[in-house]
Amino acid sequence: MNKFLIRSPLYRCLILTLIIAFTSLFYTRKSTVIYKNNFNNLDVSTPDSDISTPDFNDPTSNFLKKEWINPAKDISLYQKTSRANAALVVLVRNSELHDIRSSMRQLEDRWNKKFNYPYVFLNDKEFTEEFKIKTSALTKGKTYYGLIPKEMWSYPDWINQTRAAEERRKMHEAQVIYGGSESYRHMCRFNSGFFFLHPLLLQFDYYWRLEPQVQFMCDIDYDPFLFMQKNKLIYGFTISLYEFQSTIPTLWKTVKNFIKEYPQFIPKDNIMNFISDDGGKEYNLCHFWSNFEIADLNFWRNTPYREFFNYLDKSGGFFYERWGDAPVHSIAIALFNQKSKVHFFNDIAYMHEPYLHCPIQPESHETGRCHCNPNKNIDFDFYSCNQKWFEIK
Ligand SMILES: Nc1nc2c(ncn2[C@@H]2O[C@H](COP(=O)(O)OP(=O)(O)O)[C@@H](O)[C@H]2O)c(=O)[nH]1
Ligand SMILES: [Mg+2]
Repeated sequence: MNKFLIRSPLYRCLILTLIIAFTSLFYTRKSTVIYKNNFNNLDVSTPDSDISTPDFNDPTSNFLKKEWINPAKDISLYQKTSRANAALVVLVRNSELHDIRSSMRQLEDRWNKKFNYPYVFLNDKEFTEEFKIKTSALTKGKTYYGLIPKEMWSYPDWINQTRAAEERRKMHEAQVIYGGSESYRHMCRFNSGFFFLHPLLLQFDYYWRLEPQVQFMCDIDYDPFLFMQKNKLIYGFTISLYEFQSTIPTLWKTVKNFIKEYPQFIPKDNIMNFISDDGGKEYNLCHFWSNFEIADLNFWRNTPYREFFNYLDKSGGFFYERWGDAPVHSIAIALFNQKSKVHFFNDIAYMHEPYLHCPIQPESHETGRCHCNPNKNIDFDFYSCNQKWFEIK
């Protein structure tokens, strides 16, 4: 082929089209296989009618058919006369006004306009009038705006701030995600140890954590808070995945020391096998993605978790490393609870970039209840820990 032809726009266009066609064919086939396999194996939405033949060797099918409670099937959760003592909790900056409005709008449209639960907005700076006006305008629920007390968002006296700054510099250089950020560390520590003690939250028993720029892609017609309360659940999640080891080099060592010192807090039938593949020697990095949480505030306020947080905090890892609230919450949930206390909200489609949980059951899509793409559901990807969740006993 002569040089002129290779350089011609027509030739380049042809090559590009071929590459795109080949790639999308490969990608579509791969995801369709996963999608179809799971469709064939799962029939959680209509377990009574038994349309498909479930494969009971498949752990996912077993999990959703046998172990999983489907809240949408409980008609008592649809009534709006009694509500749980609960709120949406939003830690956010003034600069994120439009992104949080987007999250709120979707959550209102998909769910809260039917229930009108209140919102508690928290910030380390005073909220602006504009922020208050433009967020409260989106909901009929009550809105509270709180400043975070200094002691919940600053260095404890045992932290050597020169060392903390040096560790940040090193982590930034090593390109650890948010490794150079001081405010991110305060945020993670606040979400780990303090949000549930904020004066505005003390009046509530359950919360749903909401972040800017997230998406909700299915209608939720029942009350998830009442569901948690009725079933005495502690924690609800949609997405789980693997943590970056470089953010938590000494976290597991510290957790193991805590377990040795406080064996009375650790029940034998806990969920250790979700967070460790060798009975607790090593952390397998699995964690619930805590930007979405529907949970019991009193779990965090009770002694075992308070002792746990204080123990971690004393070791300095929130500042000398970059411990996230997601692994900290998840490890505590797994150490102190049985699996039956934790709920996977399969029916809530949730997107926080770059990951999506989208229910794969045909019912969710055929009824028009959801608009997410089930082929993009993270649950069955290799970086999701949900498969592990479905398999463990
Ligand atoms: N008020 C306040 N909120 C923050 C700050 N840093 C993060 N947040 C909030 O904490 C949550 C997590 O932060 P985000 O930037 O989304 O982190 P990511 O989800 O881990 O990428 C979001 O709700 C943010 O709005 C901060 O310095 N001040
Ligand atoms: Mg976020």
